Amino acid sequence: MAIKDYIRERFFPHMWCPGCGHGIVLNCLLRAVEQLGMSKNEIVMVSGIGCSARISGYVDFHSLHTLHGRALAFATGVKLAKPELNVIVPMGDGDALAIGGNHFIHAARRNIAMTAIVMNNKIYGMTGGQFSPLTGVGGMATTAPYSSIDREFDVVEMATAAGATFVARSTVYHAKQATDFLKQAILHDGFSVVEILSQCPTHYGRKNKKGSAVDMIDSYKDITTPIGSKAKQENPDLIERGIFVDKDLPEYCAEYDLVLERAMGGK
Ligand SMILES: Cc1ncc(C[n+]2csc(CCOP(=O)(O)OP(=O)(O)O)c2C)c(N)n1
Ligand code: SF4
Repeated sequence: MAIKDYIRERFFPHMWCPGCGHGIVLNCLLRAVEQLGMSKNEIVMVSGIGCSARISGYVDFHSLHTLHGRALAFATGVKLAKPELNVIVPMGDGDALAIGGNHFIHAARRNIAMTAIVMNNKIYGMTGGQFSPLTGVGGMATTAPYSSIDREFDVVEMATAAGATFVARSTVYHAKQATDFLKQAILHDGFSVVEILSQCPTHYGRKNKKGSAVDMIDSYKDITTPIGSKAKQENPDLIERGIFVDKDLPEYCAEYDLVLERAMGGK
């Protein structure tokens, strides 16, 4: 299948601002699915609310556009009912880790097979630039006009500590790498998390004087480095890119089937 066969052309042009990173995430995801040779019918995309969450309207998979922060809860129900389907859950940083933070850690703990994509633009884009748990100390937002005093989560550390069995990070500048991580995450039989740094020039960029969208994309080259690089030792502020966790542990739906078997007396 060609990439265009995976999209719903009738919903274009998309709603994202010019220069928003979320379109590059969509591009990476479509390429990942196309390279894996997946059929549209074997994929379910479940999203919450946010600019990032709007991605589910543009893909011609089975799709559910649900409630802000609750995508993983809906996705868990879908996966338990239809474990043979591939479930992909794209979320903004607010969707995933503010209102949805509790669902995130428990989905990771259960190791239910689905791919959580955290499109991290460090802000609530859709609602006008309020600070999120990823904005970090010193970040400017409409709700932090004198700068935020909240420390930020590290998505990778949080996912790892909560038990996710595949955890990776890339950026929209590193689109080929992001595509590769998405492919591996989709194939992984467990809860996989791919954090993709994605710029919001309209709110985060303007408020934090980050320049144009192109400047913001370019900056991902300078503020990130491969895991364990020499540059990281010299500059601990650099954000690492790569695969942090990749391990096999019992998957939740398979374990649930065993419970059903026990409940039915081993039949
Ligand atoms: C229960 C509930 N609370 C709040 C909102 C308002 N709301 C919609 S999107 C959003 C945050 C969006 O930020 P993020 O998830 O980071 O995604 P982005 O728009 O930046 O891609 C909020 C607070 C809502 N729709 N539902
Ligand atoms: S407000 Fe920000 S996150 Fe939302 S579409 Fe515009 S640039 Fe993208």
